[in-house]
Amino acid sequence: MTKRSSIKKAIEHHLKFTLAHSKDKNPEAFWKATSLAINDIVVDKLTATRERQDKPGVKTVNYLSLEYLMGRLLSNNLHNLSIYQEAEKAVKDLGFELTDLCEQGADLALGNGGLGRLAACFLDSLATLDYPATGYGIHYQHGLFKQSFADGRQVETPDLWREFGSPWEVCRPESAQLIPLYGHIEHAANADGSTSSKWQPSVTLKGVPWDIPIVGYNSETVNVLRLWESRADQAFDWDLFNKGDFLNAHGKNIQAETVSKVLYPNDEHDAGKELRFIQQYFFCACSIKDIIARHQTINGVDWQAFAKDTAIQLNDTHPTIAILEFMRVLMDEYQFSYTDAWTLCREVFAYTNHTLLPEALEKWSLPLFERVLPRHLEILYIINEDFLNNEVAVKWPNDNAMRAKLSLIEEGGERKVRMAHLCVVAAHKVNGVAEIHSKLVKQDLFPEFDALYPGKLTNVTNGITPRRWLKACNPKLSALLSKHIKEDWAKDLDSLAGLEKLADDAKLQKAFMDIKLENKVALAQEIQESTGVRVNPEAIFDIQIKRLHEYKRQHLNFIHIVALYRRLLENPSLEMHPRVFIFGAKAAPGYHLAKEIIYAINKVADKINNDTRIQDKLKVVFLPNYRVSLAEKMIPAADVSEQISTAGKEASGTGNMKLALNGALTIGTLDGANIEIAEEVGDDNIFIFGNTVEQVKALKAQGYNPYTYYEQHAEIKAVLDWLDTDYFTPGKPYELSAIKHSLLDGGDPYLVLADYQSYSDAHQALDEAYRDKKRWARMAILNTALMGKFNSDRSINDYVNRIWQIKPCVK
Ligand code: GL9
Repeated sequence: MTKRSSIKKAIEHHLKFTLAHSKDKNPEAFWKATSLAINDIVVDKLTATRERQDKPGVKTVNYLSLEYLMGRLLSNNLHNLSIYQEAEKAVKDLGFELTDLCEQGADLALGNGGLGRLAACFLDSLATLDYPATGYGIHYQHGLFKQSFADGRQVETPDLWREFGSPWEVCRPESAQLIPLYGHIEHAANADGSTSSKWQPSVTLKGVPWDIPIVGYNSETVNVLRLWESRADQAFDWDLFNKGDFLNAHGKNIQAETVSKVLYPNDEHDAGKELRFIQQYFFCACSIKDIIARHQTINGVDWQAFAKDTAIQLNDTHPTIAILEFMRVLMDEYQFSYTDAWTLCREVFAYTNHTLLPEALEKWSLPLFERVLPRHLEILYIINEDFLNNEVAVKWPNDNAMRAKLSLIEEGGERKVRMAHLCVVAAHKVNGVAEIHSKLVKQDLFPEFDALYPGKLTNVTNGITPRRWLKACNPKLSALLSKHIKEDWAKDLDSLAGLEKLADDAKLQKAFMDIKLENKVALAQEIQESTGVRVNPEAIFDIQIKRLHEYKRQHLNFIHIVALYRRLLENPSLEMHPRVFIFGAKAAPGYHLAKEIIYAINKVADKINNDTRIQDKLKVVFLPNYRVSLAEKMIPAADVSEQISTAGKEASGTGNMKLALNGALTIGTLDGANIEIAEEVGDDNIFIFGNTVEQVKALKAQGYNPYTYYEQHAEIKAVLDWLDTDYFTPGKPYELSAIKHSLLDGGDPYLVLADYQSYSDAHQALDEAYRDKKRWARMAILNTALMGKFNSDRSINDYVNRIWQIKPCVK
């Protein structure tokens, strides 16, 4: 039987027997049946992978992350199994277009942004490179909220990703874990005169795992992403039920279920909420128990082998509590001495830092810690004593200031546990996510730790999977690349450098830019469907997609748009190529200014898009509900990629890599991975502007005063003052004043005004470059050709060589 006919048969089988559907043409049911049919193939590979990996001596990396932004799985799995075309034919035989079916699936949006998407790309690369790896996280009932706009303002509604089922995941109640919480400690005297602590928890949660298969591209491996769902230990209170209290008979259940109910929608901000703390502990404790259980199934109780077989990577400080849970289990359940437990701990854990923003560095209040996890706090004290007395005091004798600075506990005001310090002390390696970020981690964030532990702090520059972010999302460009590059570029992205010598080839330029135009036509259609705005595909598509945050400076883009509009009104024959500015961004629901920025962009867009005086030279679109599946449509259609964070603030960025890979040119600051992108493509093929990290520091040190820019720069003044009028919000002046207020009275913390002129000049240069069609095509091709470094396979190999020391596991 051909692949095509066997897939067709399997779809029909699932439609009839698993879903009990008759032959009505319900696309929803067909999507599910198709997914189930493909999952049969996946499960076979998964079982074979398990058999190979579950052997003594096979080292596994366990990736602990509170977030995974997976997106849709059907199209990705088909591509990674190399059966997309066969499936397309099979589905066609049944009367459907595969692309339409793929659209039926909900995004798995169990993450906020870059950090969660990075975890998803890393899982793809680990499986592609045949590395034994398990992802651990939370099976949120609701992922990141859905965004819509009402009169230009963001409205959030719950994400119901499992409403129509989720064909890829398998529940594994047999691997459930019980997780203790709260309660008190009982101290007892031992025979040898020492004392021991026994934790008497007062609440027990049950963690039930759901497994999602992670299919490698053209590889033998299907790894697992294991997500924990919380339930009550005892589901039902018969006592209450028998007494007639039917509603409360489920009460405990409801409380326990809230733990995995919803993803916190905060972007780089630590809210310090008890439920979030419990979420972190819950999933870490489940995962640590699971890792130990698996080790014991394979190795028996041989703890000697544990560090040889196990690496645990902490994705930011969110899973830090895993360190203390591991210590507790070793000491209290396996009778390890503190020293032996700590030694093992330090061999196993490593930590990735993803941000320098102080508001994102987690600190948990000590009273909260003590109430929820009293035994863990006790162990933390032991670690801290050991660290301060045997490491800090040895390096810096009699230095109380240094003790206070490095302590795991912050004194003064409310006492807090510094999670990042615990990570750095416990981990054998700490990495930043781009060269400049890692340098700043060493220089500015943890200089003392760098002195104390030479070589511990390192870098692994982020990457993206070229499977989802080129092969699957941009099929036309992929086909063109495959015509010119004989290697499997989706595995070996460096091979795209073979295009470099063809960058001036007129035929290739035309083919490349024709595809870009086709992708823009498709996006224009999407824009019209979702916003009603008609845009011209011949215009420059200038895209800024990322979470809404002041440091990312969507408001710099916004001010420049208002200035362009103003220039056009003053001079309707202004020479500029028509431009469409396109935004996609969610704001954290509690982030007031971020929401005001969304509102302002929408209001200004409304005005500009309906102003006939500017002859369609300028359009502004804010696409609602930015998410992975929308990114997959926007990125292939971008001419320009806005990467305009204040230098030193964006740790890496990964959207910058995706856009450049798809032939967009970056306008960006010397921040995060932009710097490395510029190194790869060369200064002629990128538009760099703005103050550097050093200049930002100098400006701040001088006492930065945004008013000087406002007063001395006529355009800045005119634009900001314009926002106070009712021009964009008829009858309601001052509706858009929040931005002006934050830039002037608020002190412009992210130096928007300081970078404005340089940004505006860069846009001018960009516009001129675009009008030279050959030059632009050459630059776009070179961007695609020179992104090899940013393959997440390279990132993973860096982790393997610098941190994990694992090996591919193949037949
Ligand atoms: C982030 C950084 O801000 C990004 O610059 C970086 O690319 C990613 C991945 O390393 O991590 N850190 C962080 O907290 N977020 C990032 O995107 N925020 C979210 O994921 C919402």
